[in-house]
Amino acid sequence: MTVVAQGQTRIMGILNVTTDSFSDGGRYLDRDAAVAHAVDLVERGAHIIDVGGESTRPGASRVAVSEEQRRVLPVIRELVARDITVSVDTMNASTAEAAIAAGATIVNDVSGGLADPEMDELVIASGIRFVVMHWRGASDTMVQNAHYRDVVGEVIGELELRAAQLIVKGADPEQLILDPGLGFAKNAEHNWALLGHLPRLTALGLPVLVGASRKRFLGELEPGGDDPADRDLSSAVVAGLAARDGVWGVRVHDVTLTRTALAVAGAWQNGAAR
Ligand code: PMM
Repeated sequence: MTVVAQGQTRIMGILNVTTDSFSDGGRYLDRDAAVAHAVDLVERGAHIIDVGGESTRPGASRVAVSEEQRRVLPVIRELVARDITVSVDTMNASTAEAAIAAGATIVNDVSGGLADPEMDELVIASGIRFVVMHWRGASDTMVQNAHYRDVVGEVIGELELRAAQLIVKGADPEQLILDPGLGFAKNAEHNWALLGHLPRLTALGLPVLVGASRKRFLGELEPGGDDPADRDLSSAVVAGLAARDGVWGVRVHDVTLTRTALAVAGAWQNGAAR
């Protein structure tokens, strides 16, 4: 179990056990390759490994729940046996439940509990930490849902409503982590507006997770940014800036660069406090 200092931004390393994730699909389908990659991410400084078996990129089709579980559960068991903190990236309550039984301690649901009517109850009954991401429909429809009059106000309002619904149903606020859902029914302009106004989201008083890593809107900043792996530097800069805004965690592919970016942000913060 990785110990995280009070106020330190956590690094959530991404492990996609999928065929079709946009930047690493197909690379970690083999269990040993997946576990080796996760161990490497932890050695580089990841505090949490986020294990997902279903790609959520725009246009992706859904994976059968049985296949999702076949992909993620053996990997989760292996990581937990190595004392690694695991979150499970799933929209399915049955996968979340099986992952919790296997030792996962965070459920990361890109639908924030909206895709599966059983999810809220499972999360509340288990008392597990729950990442509530902003979501406006499944991957095959999300592009047409990217319409906002005031993206920052609407995303924060919708996240606040989802958190309130969970709390009314019995969730402990301490369980909840909010995520603006960059790239999910959002274009580049929407993503930058949300990042530029992160303090409005952290001001709600709940922990915030940001997942910008390798996303297309970063590639638009630089010529030749078409290859997702070429977006690691911009991803790390975003992580450092988000850390300065006090986020709880960043979900990333390149842990080494992110760690440096967070160290710079921390040193900067310390300098300001002197
Ligand atoms: N993005 C992806 C998948 N899961 N979970 C959270 N909480 N936040 C995100 O922004 C997020 C996520 C898509 O990216 P990937 O294909 O690189 O995993």
